[in-house]
Amino acid sequence: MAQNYYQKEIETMPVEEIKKLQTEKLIKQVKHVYEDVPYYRDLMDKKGVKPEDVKGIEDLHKLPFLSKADLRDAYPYGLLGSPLKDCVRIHSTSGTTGKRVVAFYTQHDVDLWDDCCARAIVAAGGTNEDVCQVAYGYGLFTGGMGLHGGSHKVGCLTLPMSSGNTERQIQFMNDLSATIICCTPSYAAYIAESLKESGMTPDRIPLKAGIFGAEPWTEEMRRNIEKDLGIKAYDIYGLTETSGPGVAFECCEQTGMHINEDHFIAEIIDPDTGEVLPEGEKGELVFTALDKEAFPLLRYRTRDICVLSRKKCSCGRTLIKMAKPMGRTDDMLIIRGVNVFPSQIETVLLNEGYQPNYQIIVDRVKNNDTFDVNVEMNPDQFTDTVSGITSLEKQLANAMKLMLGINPAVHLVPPKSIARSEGKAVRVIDKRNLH
Ligand code: DLL
Repeated sequence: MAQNYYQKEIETMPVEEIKKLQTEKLIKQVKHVYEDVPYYRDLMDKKGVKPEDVKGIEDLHKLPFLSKADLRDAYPYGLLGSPLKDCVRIHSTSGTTGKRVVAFYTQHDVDLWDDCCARAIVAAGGTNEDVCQVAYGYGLFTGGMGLHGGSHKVGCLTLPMSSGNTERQIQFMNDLSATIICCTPSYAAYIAESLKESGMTPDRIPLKAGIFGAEPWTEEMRRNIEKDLGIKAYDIYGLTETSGPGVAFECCEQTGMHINEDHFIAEIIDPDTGEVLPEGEKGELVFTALDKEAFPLLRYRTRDICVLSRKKCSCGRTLIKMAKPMGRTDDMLIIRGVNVFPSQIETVLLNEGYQPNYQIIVDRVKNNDTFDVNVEMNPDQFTDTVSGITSLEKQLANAMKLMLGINPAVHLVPPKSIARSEGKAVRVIDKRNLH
């Protein structure tokens, strides 16, 4: 199969040259961060590292890590690397309180991010003859705007659909002959199901490829989506902190995602000791962004568990590959594409006058995530009428929706009915088997 690259010279660059490029960029970036980001300068000072100690990528391990806790401490402007007047955009992770991360972009940052997404679209076979339906959410979430920017760069006719309104998605897909769709894998599966229900067969669906990410998905799910939509389904990875989607993307080999190493250095560390692990070992994925101006994170701990591999790829790209993330080191759940922390639910319960006795049950039914929260009612509510309880459940569900951005089904259960644990409380029952 003929290989298509968006930036061939970079994507197929000999590994030694990529490393040389990374070294040059790292030295510059460390200097920029030390001079312009006092928060990180303090971390470096505490560790006794000066910019001149970093002479190349072999010295990366000397730099301190950054974690989500740092991002929260520094919220909103503490990690800004450019004057605000040079920033043109912000995006943010889901969740409305507590765990929010706000990322800033200069025009240059947006350009490079769009390039990363364009590489993913071209690797999926995209050209300027394609019609690209972007059905990731637009707005603060990075999915919509990221793939939208990439699609423009490739010259595809871009359909900025955002997520939701499945009927309209299907109508536009057919009427305008969309050939590429970008959305979460669970939304792709939902669209596939709706198409099936409407009597469409894969041969009548105009799509040829899909670019799916933002949440874990299995090989089995990939095969089903491919079969039902008659497409090839490509994985794409990224996080708000590193710009968004496009940190890594899949090629036709479908055996892991190539990391855009000219913009990001990936490391795998032991999450307990912080020690850097050799290639091929499983651990926490850490990224250093080499070009980002406005939000220039060095050694950012993603909390994603992963493995890297430099095995030769048949697509001709020399960029290192990351496996599908195999889990997380924290308790973050991704439900319908939205990041959910159990602690957010706990905060709502306490705010609303409940005890933090609850259990979250997540499942996937017909490719759609279900999200139930069982909460023990207070003893005085136990005697309430059924309609009274239903309205309390609704009230609690609304408060959770405000906090999380998605709607759980809340069930009030009798006091003391949720098993007390003698060790760590089992707050989450995830039946989806995603890893
Ligand atoms: O999910 C960015 C994105 C948008 C990626 C569209 C791909 C497509 P956040 O909301 O900050 O950003 O969530 C980042 O999502 O740390 C992973 O745990 C998870 N994640 C992202 N992509 C994948 C993937 C966007 N392909 C968090 N497979 C990350 C598994 C993924 N997990």
